[in-house]
Amino acid sequence: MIEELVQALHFKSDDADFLKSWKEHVSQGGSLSKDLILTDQQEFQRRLSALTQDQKNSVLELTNGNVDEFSTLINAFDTLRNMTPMPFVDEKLVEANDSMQKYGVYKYENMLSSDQLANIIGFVDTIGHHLGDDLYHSGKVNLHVNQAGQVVHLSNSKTATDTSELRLQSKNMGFFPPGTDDIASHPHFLAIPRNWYRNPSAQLFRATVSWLHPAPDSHIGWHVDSVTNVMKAMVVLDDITLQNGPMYYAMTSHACENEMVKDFKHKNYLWVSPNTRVGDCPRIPDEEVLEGNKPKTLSYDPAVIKGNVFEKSVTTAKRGDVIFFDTSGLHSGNLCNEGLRRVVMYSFDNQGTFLNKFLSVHGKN
Ligand SMILES: O=C(O)CCC(=O)C(=O)O
Ligand SMILES: [Fe+2]
Repeated sequence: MIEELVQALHFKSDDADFLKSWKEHVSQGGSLSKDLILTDQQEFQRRLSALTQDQKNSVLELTNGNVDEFSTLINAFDTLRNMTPMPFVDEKLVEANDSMQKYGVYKYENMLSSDQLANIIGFVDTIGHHLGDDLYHSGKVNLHVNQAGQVVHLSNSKTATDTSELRLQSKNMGFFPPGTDDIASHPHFLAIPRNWYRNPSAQLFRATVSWLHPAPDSHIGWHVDSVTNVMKAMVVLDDITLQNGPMYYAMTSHACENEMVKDFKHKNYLWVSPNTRVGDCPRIPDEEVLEGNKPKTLSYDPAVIKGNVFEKSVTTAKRGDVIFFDTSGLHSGNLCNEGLRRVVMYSFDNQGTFLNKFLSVHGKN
């Protein structure tokens, strides 16, 4: 039922009754080739609004109740998305997309020039300068700017215990950090997520400036952000070594293939809607990772998570590198043992793909 519905939703046809036209197509021996896949985002949204409450309930019943039905849903969307032609193509973009599809992560070396980073680094330097010692305590930066662009308030909210990360979020500021336009003007910066989403108009969603400093605890262990396709780009402002808290990404864990990954994502999926939520958002428990969630010594060795071995992508990088990743894959924030790690984490459209739109209508995104 799920696969049929997902395919019908994707079948390009002029008939308003997409289910009927898909059934006709199948009864004539037809399948979905790449030139028959719908790419019109608005038409997809229209089809979603045509779904009946019964259809929506039965999807939820199946996918909430059973990890295999849940994976079928995710995989049906992923397969068709990957089959859809990319909107923007050149050699680098194909390389990026191949890596995303295979591993869930792409490290784009030397992406941004000093010129393209000058404004954002100026901004981040200025905040750091004004915060002084308060830069070295975790919390949220409160920044209020008046109409004339003058700073009227700047402080660190400071969390009770120091968990190493200070964040400045666009969702709190109400604007993206200055210098974002320079970054987004790189011809590949938006093209990579737009290709990954197969949506030429997907937008920047949020930005978080993140300062990581040495502290006894790290801000986050192994987790997924979402079961939908939300891409993030980590823009590296200072070189990242094994000493100042590189992120780990468990390569291939974005795909809903491995049984442990399926199960973990299903738990997250259940957690998303209030009526199936149990406890806190599921995280990989410390004792289920070979090195623990917060290893003191960092390495490039594979990660062993719940007995499953994953090659890691480690975000050791140079200023100007950008690491693109699908946040439905397992990744972890690590201890910063010395120095400071400054990055800007951009996230892209959480309604950007057909899967995300579909789950949104079902109260799951
Ligand atoms: O800061 C890090 O290294 C991890 C960040 C992370 O988990 C995220 O942005 O989703
Ligand atoms: Fe994350």
